[in-house]
Amino acid sequence: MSNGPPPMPAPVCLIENTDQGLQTVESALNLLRRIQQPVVVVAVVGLYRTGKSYLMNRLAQQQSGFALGSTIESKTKGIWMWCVPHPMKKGHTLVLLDTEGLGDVDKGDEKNDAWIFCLAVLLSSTLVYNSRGTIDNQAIEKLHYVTELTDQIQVKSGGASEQDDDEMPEECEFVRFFPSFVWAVRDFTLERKIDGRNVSEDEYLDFALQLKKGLSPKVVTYNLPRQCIRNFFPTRKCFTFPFPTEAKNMTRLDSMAEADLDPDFLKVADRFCNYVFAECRVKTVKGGHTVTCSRFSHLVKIYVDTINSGKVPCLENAVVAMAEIENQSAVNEGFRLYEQGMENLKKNFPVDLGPLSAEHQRLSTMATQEFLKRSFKDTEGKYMAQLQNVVASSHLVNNVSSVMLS
Ligand SMILES: Nc1nc2c(ncn2[C@@H]2O[C@H](COP(=O)(O)OP(=O)(O)OP(=O)(O)O)[C@@H](O)[C@H]2O)c(=O)[nH]1
Ligand SMILES: [Mg+2]
Repeated sequence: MSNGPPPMPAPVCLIENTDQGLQTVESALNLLRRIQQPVVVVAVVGLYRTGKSYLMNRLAQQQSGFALGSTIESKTKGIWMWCVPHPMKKGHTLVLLDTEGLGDVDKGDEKNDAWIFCLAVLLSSTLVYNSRGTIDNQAIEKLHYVTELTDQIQVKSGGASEQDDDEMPEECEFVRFFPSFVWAVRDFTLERKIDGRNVSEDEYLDFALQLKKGLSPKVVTYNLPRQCIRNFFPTRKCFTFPFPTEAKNMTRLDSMAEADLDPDFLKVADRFCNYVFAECRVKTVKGGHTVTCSRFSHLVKIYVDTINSGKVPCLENAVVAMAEIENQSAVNEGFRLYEQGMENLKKNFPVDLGPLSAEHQRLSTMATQEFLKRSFKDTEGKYMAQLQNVVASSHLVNNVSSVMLS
């Protein structure tokens, strides 16, 4: 089994948005199941037609890949995925998730939009929110999906109501498993000045997220999305991109040479990519477990199936379910190695019990090592015991058949 990512020349659809709701795409999950590398998952979300897919292609360091739309109609549907070797972290896979644009009035499905946003939060280790123009009140209001996250995601299987008093409030718990947040402001043409002073992109974002004093309904409404962004995403970063090129060239961006793009745009785009490559963390889940491509495939399926069944995705349950699937695969993989080794020995049957026993020892150690590489959260040793049992039964059968043949 190859541990490196298979060549993935183009993005694939990971989650389809169908009339029956969101559906995982089995062939895309199969691609992931084969890879055991840890993943850094970057998802982009934002209003439709704002250059999200183009930005993701830049992260893939490819001129084209995720399809861009050159008309006013929204282009990307559902969630698309592109796995590329991580450009800076050796042995890691960079998983890029491009999502369907939010807020398309023709589509008119707010509920679906909210789930797409929620899945991007649940699946990514870095969430890029993409918008055009400035970070004004309107831009922040369009990010109202953050205010719904507490209803859409549960941290513990018992839910908030069953929480002990001395435990952390649900909101603080959320934060520990949420992605870091990057706001990409596109077509930004203003000077970044506050009270006459030049400010950095991050200061600009912080300024836009400042809360107003007071408790009037107007102030509360103003503060709510800001409060949610600040609480859920304590690690925040902002990049303000100028126009990439002249308006007349905008629809053929993906075929333009780098040299023909605005150098100021390229500078920001490079800074953005370098930040993502150097700073964005490996995806982990509750309990601090690292997510590999294969574990990620389980997460995708668990979350989408939960949403389809009308339930609220729960971080804790997802980790338990993910561990069960992954541990079963670890048992199968360990046993497969054992059996493979034994098949070679069986070619020489009958053999003496001494060499048979020695080979059994060697192969079962190898099977255990393989199991341990992949398994996690097998606290009661249930899956380890399962592996030992299947190996022991196989050994017994081999003993008997060797004796009978002799
Ligand atoms: N003005 C402007 N246009 C851009 C920028 N980046 C890409 N575009 C162009 O905008 C159009 C839409 O780009 P996409 O990357 O497909 O936008 P999207 O947000 O993925 O669109 P949906 O998938 O429909 O939500 C294409 O014609 C791009 O060439 C940008 O920074 N500024
Ligand atoms: Mg798109």
